[in-house]
Amino acid sequence: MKPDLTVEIAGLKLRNPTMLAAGVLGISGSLLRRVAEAGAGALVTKSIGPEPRAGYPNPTVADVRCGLLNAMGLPNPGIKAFSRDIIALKTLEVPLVVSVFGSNPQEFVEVAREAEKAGADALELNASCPHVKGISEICQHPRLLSEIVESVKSAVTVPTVVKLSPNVANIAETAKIAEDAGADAVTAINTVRAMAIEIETGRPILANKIGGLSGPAIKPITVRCVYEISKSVKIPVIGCGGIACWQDAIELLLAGATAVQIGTAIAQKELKIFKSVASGIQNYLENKGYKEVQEIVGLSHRY
Ligand code: RRO
Repeated sequence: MKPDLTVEIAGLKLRNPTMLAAGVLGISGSLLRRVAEAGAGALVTKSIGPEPRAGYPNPTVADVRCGLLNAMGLPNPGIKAFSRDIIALKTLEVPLVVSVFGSNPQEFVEVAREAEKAGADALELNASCPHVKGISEICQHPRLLSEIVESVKSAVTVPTVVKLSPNVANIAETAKIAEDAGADAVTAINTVRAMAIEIETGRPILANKIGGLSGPAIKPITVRCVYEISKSVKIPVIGCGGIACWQDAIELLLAGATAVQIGTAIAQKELKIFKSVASGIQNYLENKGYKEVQEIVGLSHRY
């Protein structure tokens, strides 16, 4: 019999450990449905706030060879309009995680409540967008992070995941703060603060100047963060950042992740990446004689 690919995160059952990362294709119901049909184990939406928001002017994305630099500026239709998409996705066979942001704890609660009411299976609190004022600082302020997580947890019953920033001195401490405040899981990591400059003119390439780096360049940072976090907390860790093939996914599982999110790699490898990562994980488990994914989660900690 083939090894079992299912994993469980805070009560959510995933048919395999791959998830769509926030911000990538998660802005409309029809795109999310296509990602589910392509084999993802769970879906995370674009971050949704209390009101519609246009985001930054272009250019918002730059290809920097080792990955992508983005500063979209949280463009989203607002929770009222997006609730219609959530309702339309109720028939999905995979868990739908709604990414939520607000400029203060009350706004996080407001959006979280609406998302739950519309049918979200879980929430992922965006406490880590690297360049939007009010969000980029949350992980640097333990009391604010605690207040956001505690307020949302007391307002909803669905599992609540906190997406962490790598742009802090000690991400394991930040994860512990989220856990102590009631988070059911953490996602590590959001993008890394970064910048690119056009050398003919000397002009910063992104309209916002500073952006967030994703893609292969940041995968070793993700591995280190997942490793450090999973040493310090008991809740599940979801690895995110630079995962582009099944070997990357295995590395994250060994570091301590229970599941992995895929984003930037979709641009190059398209939606077939979900099935290829899932089947690569299954073959690896089979070749090594394991029966299920959980057997390899955090295995590298024994060294
Ligand atoms: O919208 C964005 O510019 C953005 C967000 Br919300 C985020 O969490 N991470 C990122 O790299 N970009």
